[in-house]
Amino acid sequence: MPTEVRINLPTGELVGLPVHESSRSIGEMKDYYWDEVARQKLDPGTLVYRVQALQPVPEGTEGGLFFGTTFIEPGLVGDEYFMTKGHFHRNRDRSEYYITVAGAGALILMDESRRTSFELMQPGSIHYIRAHTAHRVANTGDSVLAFVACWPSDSGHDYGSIATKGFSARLRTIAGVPTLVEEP
Ligand code: PAN
Ligand code: ZN
Repeated sequence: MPTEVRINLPTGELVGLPVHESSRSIGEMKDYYWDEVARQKLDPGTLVYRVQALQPVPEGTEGGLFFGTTFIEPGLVGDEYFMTKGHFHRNRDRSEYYITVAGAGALILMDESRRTSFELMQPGSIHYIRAHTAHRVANTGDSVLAFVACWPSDSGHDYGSIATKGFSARLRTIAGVPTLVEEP
């Protein structure tokens, strides 16, 4: 049961059982970065991020909560930071909290009219992700970015609309500064 799971606060690592684990490699992120040629030059097995999640009730349960930690490796595809795929919640009216544990990054938010903004993430920063808002995190630092999240067990994940249309802007390093660049 989740009560047997502990969090290592300095790192965000969840220790104990049962913890659901998943990961994404560069090879699993075809067409997510603007520079697809640069992505193909990287080793497809390169880890981009992994997620540990506590799911004490079945996915889809109304009224429950999930909790998890995401660890994003430092790195670039061309001039675009390593990042999560990003998603809307399938139930669009579900919101979420992110709290940064370690590292430096940015939370990229896009509303349903495709207006995009970002919030800087640093240890201790609390981010409320409003309903109807797509969310993605980029690691802008040179160490692992870890953040914890809490979301409703019936929010679901809609990756399809991001996979096909993407976000309207991307976080790229320009002269060493994380800069939100609108898509052409
Ligand atoms: C997070 C994300 C996690 C990985 O737990 O699922 O950071 O990002 P992607 O799901 O976009 O690959 C969350 O937002 N849950 O709802
Ligand atoms: Zn989410």
